[in-house]
Amino acid sequence: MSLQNDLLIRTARGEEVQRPPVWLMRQAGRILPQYRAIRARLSGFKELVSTPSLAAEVTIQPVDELDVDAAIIFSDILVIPEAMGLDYELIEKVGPRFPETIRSAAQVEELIEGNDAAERLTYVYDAVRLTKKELAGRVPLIGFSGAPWTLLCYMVEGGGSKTFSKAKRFLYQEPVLAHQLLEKITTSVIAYLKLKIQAGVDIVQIFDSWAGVLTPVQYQTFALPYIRRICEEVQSVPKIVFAKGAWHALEEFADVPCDVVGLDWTHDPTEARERVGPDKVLQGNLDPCQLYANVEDIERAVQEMLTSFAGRHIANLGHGVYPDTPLEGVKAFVRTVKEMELIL
Ligand code: 1CP
Repeated sequence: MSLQNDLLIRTARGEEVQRPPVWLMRQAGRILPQYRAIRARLSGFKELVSTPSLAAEVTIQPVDELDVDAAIIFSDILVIPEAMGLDYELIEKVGPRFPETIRSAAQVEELIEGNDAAERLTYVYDAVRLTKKELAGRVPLIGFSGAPWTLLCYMVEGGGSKTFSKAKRFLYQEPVLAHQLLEKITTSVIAYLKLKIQAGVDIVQIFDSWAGVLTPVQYQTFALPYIRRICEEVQSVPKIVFAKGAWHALEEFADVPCDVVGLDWTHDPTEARERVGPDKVLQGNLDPCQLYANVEDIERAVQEMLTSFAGRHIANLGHGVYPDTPLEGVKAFVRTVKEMELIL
């Protein structure tokens, strides 16, 4: 089915458009009362993720409520470690926890990988197909995956962390094993994204949420080569790479075969454009905390951001929207972008 609003896709492909498309990382979720209502009557987050009709419903909620230019399939990056054989649980108010973490070569050896892992995630592809049907071409559907390094973080650390020092220790103490693990994650991510595309997603984003804990050299060694492989092998839809905190790698991203480079809020748009060069579209990068400000200040900040990017830009935040963000602030963000006719 053809898209009625294909602004995101045309922008990602580098076409000239009247205004930047707008969506928010983590737009489906706790900022919406409709989401909290559904979540409250379920046993937990995993029930929501693994029930296609519910996942489709919460995926479409922000399109109805916020009028964004794209939907992002409701799921989590942690479904890949799970499909590889590491179960996780989501503890209320704490976050994800993996009862078993990767410590040894024998454990890495045992992990399921590639198609064998990806094929276990039928509920994701069912959710994608159902969402596409229910969206009926209103806006594009974004598919996503964690980047190999970020997924390794959870598989070794066992949960969230400020420093990911256990995951980093693994790189320093077991570099060969780390590469073996990254290799297996990479083949799984490639197979997974291909199956999501087959099921109907129009564009994909790779989240390297914990890029920023690595040194520049470690990022070149343990993260970038795997992202490059994914981008080389996943074809047919545009690709967005968002590596939070990898400010040092902007020049390298210019050379990765992706269409869009996501920026966190610490980047100056003009400087980022100079460093990435003219070929990539940029996405971002309003500080998520800006949405706590009053509406007039939000409008001004969004206008300034759009002016500094000056086209070839997808409007978004510099990271996921925080759960306690006032809905009014989120709506002011979206509205201001949509009111801006870009002067090219
Ligand atoms: O309902 C709940 O209370 C569970 C909270 C929650 C939600 C709403 C989790 C657990 N995951 C999600 C959905 C989710 N996760 C989406 C779809 C919603 C949307 O974006 O519209 C997406 C894209 C993700 C991706 C994700 N999960 C990332 C990458 C994006 C980022 O923010 O950097 C990461 C790092 C995760 C791990 C994860 N899953 C859940 C939590 C609370 C976390 C973070 C854990 C930590 O602090 O390390």
